[in-house]
Amino acid sequence: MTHTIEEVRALYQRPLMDLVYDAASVHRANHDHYEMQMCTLLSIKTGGCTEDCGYCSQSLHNDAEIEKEILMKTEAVLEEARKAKEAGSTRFCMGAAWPRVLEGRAFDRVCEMVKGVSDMGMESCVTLGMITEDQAKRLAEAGLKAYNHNLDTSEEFYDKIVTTRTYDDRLETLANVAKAGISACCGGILGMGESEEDRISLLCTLANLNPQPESVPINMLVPVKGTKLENTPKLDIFEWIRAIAVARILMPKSMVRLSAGRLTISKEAQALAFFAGANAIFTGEKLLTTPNPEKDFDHALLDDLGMRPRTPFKDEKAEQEAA
Ligand code: SAM
Ligand code: DTB
Ligand code: SF4
Repeated sequence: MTHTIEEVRALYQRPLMDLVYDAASVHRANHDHYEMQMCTLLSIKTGGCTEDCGYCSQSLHNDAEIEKEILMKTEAVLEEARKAKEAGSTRFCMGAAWPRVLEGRAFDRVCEMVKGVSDMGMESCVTLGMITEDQAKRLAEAGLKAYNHNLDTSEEFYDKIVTTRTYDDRLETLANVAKAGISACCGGILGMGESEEDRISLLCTLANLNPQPESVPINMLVPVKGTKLENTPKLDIFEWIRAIAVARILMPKSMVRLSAGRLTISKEAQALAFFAGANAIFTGEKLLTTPNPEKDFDHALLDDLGMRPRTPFKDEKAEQEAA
């Protein structure tokens, strides 16, 4: 089903309480609303990236103070994955500050990491920049569950934020990932100074991807000092709730993932986001280069709300049992 921009705009602009109520109903019809998928993120190669993404601490075009790191050793990554599993995470996402994947020893090592994480019984996810179909197939053979590649914002606003690659480049990588049979984790960032219409346009493009992304990360901008967006005014939190609710209604089967920005969002607003259909979070004190709520905060919040962490590969297991 193709969604039109008019339809998405009408949905986005509904009275907030009606929008959230309907999103919660769609959520309950398609998911176990007591469950939250807990994911851990690890930066396996940090900083020194040649792309010019205005928001990113790792871009050479920005002046953020971060500790650069060359590609980690496989064993060190697997040790972190083990710790994440013990702490209750069921999905492990590895991020590299690469503009694109290049063939060679570094990529071989990432394939090894993916295999190791998958063999541990965790869902593996990587985000490595642009990728070809052949490279995506190699990751699929290593057991990769999902590839994260965000559209970030609307096509119209994109070149105000990123100057070194195009919207079409992003869409091409998503097509390569789909051809390799890997699930896409694809979303965007809110609060970069975009208009309401840009948020609507982003949601419309995401919902019209074929297939729809298995997971939709909703990042709230973390305004990192030294980046071009460091002084961007904060987005009203109800706009964030609206975007989550619209994502849930338009992509009923997807995991809607609260990604960057949770540290500065109140637990009450996070609870409303869960009610509106968000069902995955990143846990652990660090995202890639910026801080995140500690795991104790997240577990206490789930407890208070009567929710619980989701088991790994739940959909695949259910399909096997039904067969
Ligand atoms: N280099 C790869 C790429 O750009 O595809 C992968 C890593 S990149 C850091 C992953 C995503 O994190 C970006 O697409 C962006 O959506 C999000 N992100 C990065 N910095 C952020 C920030 N300061 N605030 C919110 N989201 C951010
Ligand atoms: C996504 O959409 N958000 C995560 C994950 N995919 C890789 C990354 C958030 C990064 C936030 C900024 C940082 O920590 O550097
Ligand atoms: Fe590089 Fe990814 Fe950061 Fe862009 S978002 S500068 S591609 S690490």
